This record gives sequence, C-alpha cells and structure tokens, in this order.
Amino acid sequence: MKPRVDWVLFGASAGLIVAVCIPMALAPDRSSAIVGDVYTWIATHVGLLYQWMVLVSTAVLAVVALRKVGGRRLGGDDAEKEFSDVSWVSMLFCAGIGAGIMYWATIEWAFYLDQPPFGAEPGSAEAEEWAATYGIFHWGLSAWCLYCLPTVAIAYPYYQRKIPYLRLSTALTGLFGDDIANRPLGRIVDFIFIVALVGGTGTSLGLATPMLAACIAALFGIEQTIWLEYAVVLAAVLLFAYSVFRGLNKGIKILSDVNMTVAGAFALFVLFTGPTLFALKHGTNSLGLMVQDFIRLNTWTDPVLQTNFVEDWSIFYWAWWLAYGPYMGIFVTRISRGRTLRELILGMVGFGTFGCALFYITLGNTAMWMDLEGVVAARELVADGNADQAIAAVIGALDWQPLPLIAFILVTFIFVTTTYDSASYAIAASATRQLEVGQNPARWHRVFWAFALAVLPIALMFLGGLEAIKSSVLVVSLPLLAIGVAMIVSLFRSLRE
Ligand code: NM2
Repeated sequence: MKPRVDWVLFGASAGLIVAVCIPMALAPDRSSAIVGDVYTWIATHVGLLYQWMVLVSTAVLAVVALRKVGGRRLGGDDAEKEFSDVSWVSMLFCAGIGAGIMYWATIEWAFYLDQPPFGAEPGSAEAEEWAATYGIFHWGLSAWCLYCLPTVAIAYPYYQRKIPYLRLSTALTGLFGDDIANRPLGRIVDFIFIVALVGGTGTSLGLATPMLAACIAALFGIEQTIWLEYAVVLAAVLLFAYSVFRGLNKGIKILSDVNMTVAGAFALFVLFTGPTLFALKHGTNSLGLMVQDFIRLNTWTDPVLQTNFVEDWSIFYWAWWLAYGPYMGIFVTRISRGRTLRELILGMVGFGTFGCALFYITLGNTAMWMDLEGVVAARELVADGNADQAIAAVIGALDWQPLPLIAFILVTFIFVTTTYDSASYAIAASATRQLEVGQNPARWHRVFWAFALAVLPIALMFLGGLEAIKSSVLVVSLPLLAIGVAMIVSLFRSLRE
C-alpha cells in the first residue's frame, strides 16, 4: 500500500508554524520579551521535573539493559541487521547531534568559567576544572538517556507487536491500545511531537547560522551581514532537502558516514595541532570528576545559593534533548531492526557519550587554552554576546590556516544537514497514516518538511539573542514530560506481555 498523508496532522503542524512565526517576525521585541518570561517561569517552577525525568530515564534503561529482557531482539530472534554497526552508530550520532556540538563544544566553557557552578569563584582553579567538565556532562550519559528512552519505548512495540505506523504514539500502544494513533489522544501526542521537534531544530539552525556566517566571513575576510546569514540558511536547506529527497540509504546514510569521518578527523586534528597535553590532562581530569560526582551533578538543584546555573544550563539542556528525544526514537527505531534491546541501549548511550566527549575534550579545551594564554579573547567576546565571533576567532587561530576554517565550515554544514534530513524524515513518517516496517514516507512530503523546518530558525534569528532561542526549546518540550511518564508505564506493560 502506498503511504498516505495524514492531512489533519499535516495541516495542524504546518499551520502552527506559520501562526507562531508571523508574530515573531512582525513584533520581534515584544515576542522576545514574552518568550523570555515564559522561560524563567518554566525553569523556576517546573525545572525540577526535567531533572527527575533524567534520573528516571537512566534508571529505567539500566533495568532494561541489565535484566533478561535486554536480550530480546527487535524484529524477532532471527531478524537481520539492516545497517552495519559503523553505519548504525554514525547515523544515530549524526541524527541526534547537530551543528550544536560545534557551537557549544567550542564555547560552553567560557560561560562556566565566568559563572561557575557550585558557587565557585569565577576564574578560579575550581571554576576552570568545572568549565572543562560541565559541557561533557550536558552532552553525556544522562542526556543520551533522554534520547534512548523514547527509542526503546517506540522500537519495542513497533517491532514486537508489528504496529503499522512509526510515530511517537507508537510508544503508548502498550497503555492505550494499538489504534491509539487514529484516536484524538494519539493525534494530540503526535502533534506535540512535531511541535517539539520544530522548536528543537529551530534552536540548532538558529545557533548554527550566525556561527557559520562568522566563520565564512573570517575565511574570506568579508563582513558578516544578515544577507550572508540568509545565504547560509538557504544553502543548508537546499542541502538537506536534497539529502532527504535521495532517501535513507542514498542520502542520509552516505552523508552520515562522511560526517563521522570528517568530524572525527577534525577533532583529532585540533587535538594534535593544538595544546595536546593541556587538552588530554583536562579531559582525563574532567572524566574523573564527572564519574565521581555523577549523582551530585544529576541531583544538584542549587537550593541554597540559587545562582540560576541549573535553570540557565542544565534545565535548558534537558529540555533540548527531550525535545529531540521522540524524533530520535522514531529515527533510530527505523534503523535498528535486528538489534537486541541491550545492544540498542549500550550502543546508543555509550557511543553517543563518547562521541560528544571527544569534541568537548579537543575543541573546548583548545579554545579555553587559547583564552587563558591570551591568544584569543574568547571570554570577552562571549560576555559581550558575540559567541559566534568567539568561535570564528578560535577556529581562525588554529594552525594550518585556512584548512581548519574550511573543515569547520564543512563539518558544521554536514552536521546541520544530517540532523535536518532525518528530522524531516521523522516528521513525514509521523504525518503518514500507515508505515510498515521497511516503508518510507512519500518523497514530496519529506522534502516539504525539510523546507518547513527552516522557517522557525529564520524567525528566531529576527528575535535575536541566545535567550529567545533557548526559551523556545523549553516551551515546546514541556508536554513531553507527561508523555515521558506514560511512555515508561506503557513500555513496562509491553515488556511484560
Ligand atoms: N542536542 C543534542 O544541533 C544539535 O546538536 C542538535 C542538540 C539536543 C543538545 C541537538
């Protein structure tokens, strides 16, 4: 049967994007004030729930991976793997990690060195150790558990009970029955998923665009204008629309393989041409610090000093990962036939954590070293709200120019592409009525979402500022907290059957 579009979901989602973006473009100042207020309210009042969600997800995954159920194979005992291990890991890494890592790995430490966690003195030795560590935590095991939980919750019923559609509501079939997707509740859940993903990806391109523009400006010695930023968005959209048009095997898989190779090579290049020993020492130290204080980092709510560090950073990150979670669930389910639940959990969380740490240890520590040695005034640029220029300055100060700048721009572009092509794929899959194992959503439909996904980042760029971008993530991921709880209950029910 040909995949048919679910016009209600399609229309509601596309309509909402337009309805949100028009006021943002017309009244940016007012919109950005409102969005900022909403962020503060949610972070202060319900931020704790995000932290709990992380803890619960980690515990649930540990139980599934360590117990006998972990040995169950997706698609049946003799199901064959569709993709090799290497392609599987690179596809899931590139889908879940986007240009965001190039942005934050390079610059996150600067925020923490000046406004450290745990009440440390800004710029102190303690602050420096945490600055090198906290980013790894925010992209580490706990974060990957927010990706992995929806994956297990969707993949298990999808393969085990052969649910004929691949949507977030698939994860709730254990609780509400197999026809949930066609009932209002299922429709609402899938709608929430699409909205969360549009908001989450908006943040990625919203951050990546000025960063890319700054690097391109540095490369060619030209000025960073708004037109340059538009050109960057346009190039990115054309690239990922083409990739999703080519489909899973030709577009997404090939780009992911290329991405992993080029990005990995870039990280190693930075490590060996930069302050190698400094990065390795800090990296080793950070890993130790993080493992030792793992519980502390996960449960630190800052009840006494109330520095807002948790609200400004951890909560923002958890919301961001949460917003991407169901999409990862859908996408990774699609590529995971033939793997056991244990392989899925350990592979996803393990390699994900490792991959992200690699960027923080190499790029982040190199940038911090450049600042401490007075090579680049990165912290000053960040404090003035010019993080994108700080990044361009750091990359521009690496050895062997212009090679690193070119490589950085290239890797970032591919990262943007591989995130957005799989995101367009997942949204199209959700807004398709029936999708059986191995089937793909219609081509025009996938390409439509590729273009639609670029609308919000452009509107966010009008609003300007990191705050607006961060806020949108928090707002859209809020309902996913409730869905997350239902998902866990549903998963345990399905596992018991
Ligand atoms: N997460 C991993 O640009 C990106 O890296 C997208 C961001 C959720 C923090 C993903």
